[in-house]
Amino acid sequence: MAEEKASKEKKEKFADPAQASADPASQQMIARAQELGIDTAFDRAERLKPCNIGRQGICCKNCSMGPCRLPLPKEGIQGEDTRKGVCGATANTICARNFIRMVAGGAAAHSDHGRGVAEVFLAAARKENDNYKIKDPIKLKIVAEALDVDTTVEVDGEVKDRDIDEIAVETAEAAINEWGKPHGELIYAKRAPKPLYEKWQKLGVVPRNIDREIVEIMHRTHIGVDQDYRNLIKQGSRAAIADGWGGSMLATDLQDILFGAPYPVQAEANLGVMKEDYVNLVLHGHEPILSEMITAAAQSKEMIDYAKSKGAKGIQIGGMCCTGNELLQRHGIPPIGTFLQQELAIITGACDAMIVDVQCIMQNVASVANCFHTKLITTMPIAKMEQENTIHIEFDEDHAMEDAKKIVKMTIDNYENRKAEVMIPNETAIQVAGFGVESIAYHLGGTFRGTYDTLLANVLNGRIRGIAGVVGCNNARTKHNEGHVEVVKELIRNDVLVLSTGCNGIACAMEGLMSPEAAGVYCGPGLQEICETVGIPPVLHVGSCVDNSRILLAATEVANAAGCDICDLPVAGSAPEWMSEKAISIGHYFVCSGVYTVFGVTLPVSGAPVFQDYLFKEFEKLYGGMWDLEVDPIKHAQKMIAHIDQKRKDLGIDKARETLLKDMAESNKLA
Ligand code: SF4
Ligand code: MSK
Repeated sequence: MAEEKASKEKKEKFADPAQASADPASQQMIARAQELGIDTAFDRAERLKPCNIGRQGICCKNCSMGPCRLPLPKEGIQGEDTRKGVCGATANTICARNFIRMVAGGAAAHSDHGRGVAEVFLAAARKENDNYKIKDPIKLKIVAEALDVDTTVEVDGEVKDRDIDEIAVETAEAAINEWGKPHGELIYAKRAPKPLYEKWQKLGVVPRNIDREIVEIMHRTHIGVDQDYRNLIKQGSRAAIADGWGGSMLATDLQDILFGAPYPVQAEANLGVMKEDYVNLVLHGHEPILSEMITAAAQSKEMIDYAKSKGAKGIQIGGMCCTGNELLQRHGIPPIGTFLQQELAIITGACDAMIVDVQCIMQNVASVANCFHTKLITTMPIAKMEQENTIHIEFDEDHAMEDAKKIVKMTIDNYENRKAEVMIPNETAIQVAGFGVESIAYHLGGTFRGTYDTLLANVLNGRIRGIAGVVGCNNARTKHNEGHVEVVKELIRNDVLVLSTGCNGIACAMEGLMSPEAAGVYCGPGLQEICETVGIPPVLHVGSCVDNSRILLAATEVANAAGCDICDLPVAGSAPEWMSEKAISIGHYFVCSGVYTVFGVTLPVSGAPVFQDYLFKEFEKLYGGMWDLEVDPIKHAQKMIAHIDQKRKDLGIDKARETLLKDMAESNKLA
């Protein structure tokens, strides 16, 4: 009896590692944390039950007469929905307000990140900062043209290339202007396929500038302003478009100019990348402005020699979350974990410092670090932590290398302070990552004909059934990485090529889905043939959260090659384990760009069925794309495939695939 009680208590307090994560390395570390009596998100999720009303999106705390909670009646809505807050706000109004405030939060995070990059880019273009330089002049010209900056000049009737420094300064100024210009509209909106841009014009959702759309959400959701869910979500759409086609796209573009557009690189992934006899430096967060500089410092001979002088064999850099993706795609630095693995990296006992900037950093990493020798270093004035053991070294772009060396030196000095027994899981997997819009064209088009025509041709002939963007976070309310890998496996098994970003990218890499060899193991025959012929993995890692803009541009390339709109293509989007407001903004700009988008776990709209229906059904009539929710990963993927098949049918290319599959079966019989 006592034993039973003890085991019941244990069950209530701690997560079962095998149920909490699909990844053996994480299971091992969750168990290790429990053995050491250290709390992780997996255990806290067991103890803290989510509020059911908030989860359904129907709790309002926008004024002090509330919070007003409008639970659904047990028997469901019979007849008129009479639920109201004190001010009379309906469930639809409350739910739509909450939803677009999430869009505002996500769009603000992506776009403020983009603004920071734009400011550094301007300083680099004006040569006011020696630490950052223009690394990719080819990309600079592409971006300049997209921002209506001339790249050529006519001299005496002859067209000549303009001076690259002049182009850089004008491009930087034009880019920065997009955040707060007083007139006009977002220039990048015209990068969308023409029919999509015209649709946005007709619907009145072409963004004016990036900041304004976010601020207007906060205004319109204040008590007593916008009280029509259709009008509220219209502003949510405008802000989400300003994120995907504005703040995020500019962040990606300007980062590529400063640090180089990604090209395929090979790297390992997962916690097993850490090395016991090396200084382990973990970079966590989102902005490459910081991580690029720290990487350069950590890879310098001076720092490696210093690490050796302290008895280490060298310095192992590991990336966490989207910083991991940024470093991976440009330098082949291995990502050591997804969002839910950040505490686990410290629990190895081998993390000498975790250096963080912004977004997706759990405050508890400071508490976990306090149980080890790990230094937890915050670097941004907008992202500090209250715990006393954290060290704040403010990263100043003007002294970037100096600051970076100081941080790396502090990490090395901490190597000899390791106190706990080191336990690093063995698991790693090999991946090929670093696929941008340019490198996909190169891979599928060839050196001299880098185009999307080949990709389109293989979609048309059915070898590739469709294209899916699978993205997003981990969520402690669902088994770590299970949704990511199961959705993706089901898609590629059915010949759907996957473009992946964010934590999905890391999860797929950890599962071995991003190696070219994965094609022979997991893919349907059509996708396998393409991957093996071209030498690409069936899941293409296109980068970090802001790099979802690469998916928009890749879809645009395919739509333009086909002469249609994105919503006509056999494409679908997915975030199987989302948790952040950024994911909602991403999901919404996918939808507003014409993509059927399925989320896993939950969506905070179920408490207002009319508003939910508007997003799930009516939106398709407006934008061509719509939201959906499916928790089961296989059904989730199958819904995407059904949508893809419907689009193939609408385009009249369903027969081509059937014939091709028959031919393949025939030739397999002969072989
Ligand atoms: Fe309640 Fe209205 Fe205030 Fe929201 S704005 S808390 S619904 S009174
Ligand atoms: S890091 S936003 S948990 S994908 Fe971009 Fe991962 Fe989601 Fe953060």
